[in-house]
Amino acid sequence: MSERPIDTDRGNEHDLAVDEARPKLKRPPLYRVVLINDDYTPMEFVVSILESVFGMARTGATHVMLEVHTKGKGICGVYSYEIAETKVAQVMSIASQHQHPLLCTMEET
Ligand code: TYC
Repeated sequence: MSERPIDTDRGNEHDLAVDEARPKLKRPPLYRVVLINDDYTPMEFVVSILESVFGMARTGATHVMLEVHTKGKGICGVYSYEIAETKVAQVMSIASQHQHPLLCTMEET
């Protein structure tokens, strides 16, 4: 025997109005990873960083490096917080191992 309970509640003035729970979902913020120009880090080193850390081809890496060199800063990519943080740390670590003053930061989009 499979019986369903019959809903006999017609509601009255003591009932509470209950809104359906609607979870407030927000897309996680994104972050630009930005390279800063300086006078000392070799261009070739910056290009190799853009290839190895940001997966750019040599042509794209050269373009971004020249953008940073001429305009003062340039975007390496846009990522979630954790990925952006990791990329910044990788760049700063490789630069300091080679004693280059290269700076890399992240900014919310
Ligand atoms: N300005 C540097 C030079 O003339 C090259 C350079 C490019 C340095 C980009 C840093 O983020 C940078 N050797």
